[in-house]
Amino acid sequence: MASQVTCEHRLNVRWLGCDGDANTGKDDESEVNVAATVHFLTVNLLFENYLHSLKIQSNGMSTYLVPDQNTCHQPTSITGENQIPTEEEQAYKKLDEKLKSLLATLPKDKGWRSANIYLHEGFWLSPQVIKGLLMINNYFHAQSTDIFLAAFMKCGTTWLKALMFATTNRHRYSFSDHPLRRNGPQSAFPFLDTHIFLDYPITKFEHLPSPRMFATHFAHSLLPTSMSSPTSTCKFVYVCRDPKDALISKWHFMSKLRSKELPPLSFNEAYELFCNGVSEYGPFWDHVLGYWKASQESPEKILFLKYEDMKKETSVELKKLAAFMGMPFSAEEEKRGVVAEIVKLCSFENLSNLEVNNEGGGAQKFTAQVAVENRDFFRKGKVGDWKNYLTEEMRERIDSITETKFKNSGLTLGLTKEA
Ligand code: PAP
Repeated sequence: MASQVTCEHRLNVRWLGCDGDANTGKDDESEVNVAATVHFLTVNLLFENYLHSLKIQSNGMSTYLVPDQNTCHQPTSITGENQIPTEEEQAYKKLDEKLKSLLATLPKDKGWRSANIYLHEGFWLSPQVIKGLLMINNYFHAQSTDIFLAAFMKCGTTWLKALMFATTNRHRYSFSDHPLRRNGPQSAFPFLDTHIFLDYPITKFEHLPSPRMFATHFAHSLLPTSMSSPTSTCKFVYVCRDPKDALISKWHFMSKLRSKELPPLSFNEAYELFCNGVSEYGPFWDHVLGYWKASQESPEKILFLKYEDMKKETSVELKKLAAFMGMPFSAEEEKRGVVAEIVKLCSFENLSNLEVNNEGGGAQKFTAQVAVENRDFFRKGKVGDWKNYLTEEMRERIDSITETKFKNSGLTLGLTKEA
C-alpha cells in the first residue's frame, strides 16, 4: 500500500507504526516534524513487510554532501524495486529485537524531545540513537583516515562542521561559489548517530572520499574501539562549551522539536533535569570529561577545543584545527587570505543569513520520523546568553557541579587564556 501527499504548508503526519525502531509505544509514534515551509514537499508512505518507511523527497531535504559529485546524498528507502538482501535483513531484524529487549531493561526518565530517554552505559539516550549506537558498534568500521567531530549537543557542531569541511576542501571549491553557501553546514558531512540507519538496512558511507568526516554526539566510552582506541589512527575533534550556554541552547532547540502531543518542557524543569544529568547524551559533565581524559592521553588523536576560545580567536583555533587534521595552512595560503576566507564563510553572521538556513530554506532528515529545519541550528551564536535566563542561585549550582566534577582533571571551562 502506498499513499502520496503533496503540500506547501506545515505537514503533520501521524506515524502509523514502527520504522524498524524498537516499538516502545509513544516514543516511536512521535509526530513527523517536517520543515514548515518546504515547498512542494512530497511524502511517500511505503508499507513493506513489518517495516513502515517514510521517504521524503524535497529539494531542501538534504542529508550530506558528496564532495566529488558535488551533490547531496539522498537515503535509499526500501521500495518494491529495491529488494533487501536477506542476510542484511536478518541481521537488522536481530538488532531490532536486541534493541527492544535492551530498552525493557534500562532505567528511563523524561525526554526533552520525546516522552522518554533511557540510561544506557552511563548516558541518557533516546531509543533512536540507542539503535544507532548498536548499529555503529556492530557494523561501522572506522577507516584509518576518518575524522570524527564529537560534541555534546549545542556546543558548536554546526560551526565546526562548516570549518572542517571548508578547510578539508579548500583546494576544491572557490569561496564565492562554495557548496556551503548553497547547502549549509548541516549537509557538510553525516551525523553518524542516526545517518547510520537512514539507508535501509544500513548506510555504508561508500560515497565519501577520504578523509571521511562524521559528526557524533555519543560519549567517548560508548564508541567502538575501531574508533576510540588510541592505537587506531582515525582522529577526533571535540568541541565543548560552557554548560550554562549549552543548556539554554538545548532547551530552545528541543522545545522546537518537542512532540506536540507532550506538554511543553518548562525551563525550570529542563534546568533541574540538566543538573541531574538527565538530558539526551548527558550527563554533560561525564561527556566532556570522557573526551578530555582521552585527549590528555592521546593528544595526537583527539583535539579538544572550546567554543569560547573559537569565538575569541577563530583564526588561531582554525589553524590549530587544520594542523591537527593534517592539512596545515601554508604561509603562502595565509598570505593569500585563505584562513580569513574560511573564518568569514563559516561565521555565524554569514551562515545564519544564507537562504538555505532561513525559513523554507531546507531541512535535515535525522530519522524516518524527525526532520529539523536548517534555521533551527542558528539562534544567537553568543557566549554568555545564560545571563538572560539563570538566576544567581542557578548559576552557582551549575558552576559548583562543574567544579566538583572537574576537580583534579586539569580542565576548566570557558576561555583558556582567562583560566
Ligand atoms: P547540535 O548539537 O544540534 O548539532 P550545535 O551546532 O552544536 O547544535 O549548536 C548550536 C549552537 O551553535 C547554537 O547556539 P545558541 O543557541 O547559543 O545560539 C547556534 O546559534 C550556534 N552556532 C551555529 N553556527 C554557529 C557559527 N557559525 N558560529 C558560532 N555559533 C554558531
